[in-house]
Amino acid sequence: MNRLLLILLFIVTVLYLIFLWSDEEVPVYRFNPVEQLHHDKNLFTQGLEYKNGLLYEGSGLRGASELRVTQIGSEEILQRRFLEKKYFGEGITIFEDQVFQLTWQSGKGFIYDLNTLELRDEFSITGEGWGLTNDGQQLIMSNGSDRLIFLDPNSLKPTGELLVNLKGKPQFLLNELEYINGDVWANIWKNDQIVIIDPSSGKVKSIVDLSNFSERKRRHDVSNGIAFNEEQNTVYLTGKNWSSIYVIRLDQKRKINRNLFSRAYTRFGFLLR
Ligand SMILES: [Ca+2]
Repeated sequence: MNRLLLILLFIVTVLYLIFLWSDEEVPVYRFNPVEQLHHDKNLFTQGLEYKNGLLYEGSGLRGASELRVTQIGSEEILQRRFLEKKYFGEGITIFEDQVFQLTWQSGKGFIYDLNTLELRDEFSITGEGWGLTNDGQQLIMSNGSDRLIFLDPNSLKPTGELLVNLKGKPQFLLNELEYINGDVWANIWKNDQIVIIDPSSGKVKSIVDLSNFSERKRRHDVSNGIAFNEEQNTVYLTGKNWSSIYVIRLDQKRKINRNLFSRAYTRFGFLLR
């Protein structure tokens, strides 16, 4: 009898730990997309930006890297510019009347005219290039580590860096970036979640869990497209080889409590899709 009770207690404890216990370090939010727009699933998305009704998208892979402009919700490509085959395109950002684009391992970035996509200049980067955004003053770059690197938009020289941490633990694998209302959003490679970073302290303030609509079917097909539409208070989210762009409204976030099962699903849910 005692043995039966012990077994029962064990099962109840395990079920509690898996499905009810939550040990989140910071608040976690989910959004239900309010709109689903077309996305070219051939694009190995590495960066997404919004400006004046247009979406600017940078894609990766050697031989398939480009910078592309489309109208929101339309399949028509308004402008595109291919990178030389030796370059693997990475993050992009729009600063004033220019588009900046990183490359992954070539130590190089490109600057294009916002309106014509004509190449205006090139610049050097140290180490790998991953995500790129700007806060209106400086460019902000990620390289897959726990660091955000700030660059002067004119000289393209580093002006400082920030260590990002989640309750004191380094937050590695920072990827595509977007500056939204004073915070830096960064998706995490190989995970269906975005961390929201306070750029003054490097602290992760909260997490956005994307597993309720993510199209990630392979480990690396993460949500590498994050673009903020300030006029509408919406964010466009897509990923590498996703077939849709999901529109979320920032005022429609809902706080969730994740158990061990749902936390595991944000990392490994792609195996079930
Ligand atoms: Ca972005």
